[in-house]
Amino acid sequence: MQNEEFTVQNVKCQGCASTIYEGLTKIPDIQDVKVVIETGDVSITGTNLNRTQISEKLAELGYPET
Ligand SMILES: [Cu+2]
Repeated sequence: MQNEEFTVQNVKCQGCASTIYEGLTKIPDIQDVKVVIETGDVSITGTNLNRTQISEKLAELGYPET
């Protein structure tokens, strides 16, 4: 199991956190996603995590990395 941390823009509420969770957990190798609304920190747990792929997905969802 592997962990990757990202800090993203535009996280304002629980709805944003849910959008990020739902969007990222569609990637098969991602098992869990935790979002801290106050800081925009996104903590991802899974296997074979690809930072570039995850970063692109976050941007696509409307939450680009800071
Ligand atoms: Cu929101």
